[in-house]
Amino acid sequence: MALHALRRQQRKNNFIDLPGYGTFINETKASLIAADAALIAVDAHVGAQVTTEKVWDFCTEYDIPRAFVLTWMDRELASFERSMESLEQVFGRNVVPLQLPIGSERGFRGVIDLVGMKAHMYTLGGDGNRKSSRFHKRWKKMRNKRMRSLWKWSAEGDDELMEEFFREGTIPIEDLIPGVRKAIVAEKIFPVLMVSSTLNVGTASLLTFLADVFPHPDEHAQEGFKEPGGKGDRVERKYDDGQPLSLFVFKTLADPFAGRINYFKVKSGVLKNDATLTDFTRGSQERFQHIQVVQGKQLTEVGDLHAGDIGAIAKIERSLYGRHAWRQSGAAFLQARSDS
Ligand SMILES: Nc1nc2c(ncn2[C@@H]2O[C@H](COP(=O)(O)OP(=O)(O)OP(=O)(O)O)[C@@H](O)[C@H]2O)c(=O)[nH]1
Ligand SMILES: [Mg+2]
Repeated sequence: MALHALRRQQRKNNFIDLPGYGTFINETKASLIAADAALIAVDAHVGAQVTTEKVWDFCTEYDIPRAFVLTWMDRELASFERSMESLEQVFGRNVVPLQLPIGSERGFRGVIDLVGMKAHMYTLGGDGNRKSSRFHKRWKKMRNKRMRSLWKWSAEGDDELMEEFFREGTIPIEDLIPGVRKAIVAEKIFPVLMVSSTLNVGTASLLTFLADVFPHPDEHAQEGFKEPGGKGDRVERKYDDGQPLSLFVFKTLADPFAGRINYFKVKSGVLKNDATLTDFTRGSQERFQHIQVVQGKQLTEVGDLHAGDIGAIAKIERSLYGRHAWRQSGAAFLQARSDS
């Protein structure tokens, strides 16, 4: 597992990079629980693999919205069409592309944004930012072919939009984006995007997708209990700094230098360094000293962490790991003592 936080356009994305290799698939499952949405990387020259299905099943079990990213688009024999066929065959017709490739294999240069109707071109090995140009008329047919299920699901539950869809056969862009968002959050559709990571093609488009279309933090509510051990009234917590603190530990690692490191996710409120928290599984008190953020291999101490953040804490002798308790009770694992 590797962590990375990225600030872009006044948003912060917390990434948890998990292995796709079969041997480590249990680690992937264990840490996936800290994610609110998943990007499943798929080699564009291979298509869906056994581990792709496993990760999909984990997401279903945890009720996590997900998207596919075709990687290695610049590689020989990489194919958008074949990858789509493979994904549709395994995961069904609700796997829908939001992009089409511009160029193929070594000629892969950018993506056509099917929702926003723009072309985005990239410099090979550049900074990952894009140059946008207009949507060619000749792409329209391809777009219409690919968009049918997207239109259908985006209009679902909205009678007016549904009528328009049946009348016009399309949905206007300004209605489409919120509709697509809703359908992704509700796990009705599973979008497909694409990149070449080594050549940095498609990067800005992917990050913009994450910011605009993937679930927003305020769409996640978490139920828990007011007292340790699943006792007391039920409460709801959101990714909101204004709420009482709750967090849960999703992973404990033994590091040869730093000792035991507990990784946790702040589910609501603000965690201040040095806070004393109640362990809701064991009822004990735990002091959170030297809280840290993780960027790859780098751990940096911080004064506070906010709702939605992922942090780490070393120097607590025992493992705080409490995933099972958290899952069973639905309760936040640790909650501030001052929380009433
Ligand atoms: N040409 C090309 N090479 C790529 C691309 N993505 C990955 N690679 C190559 O594949 C190597 C491994 O990529 P990773 O991103 O570490 O692959 P991974 O699937 O995360 O691997 P694990 O984390 O070990 O499961 C990289 O060092 C690159 O050389 C791509 O889009 N284009
Ligand atoms: Mg990796």
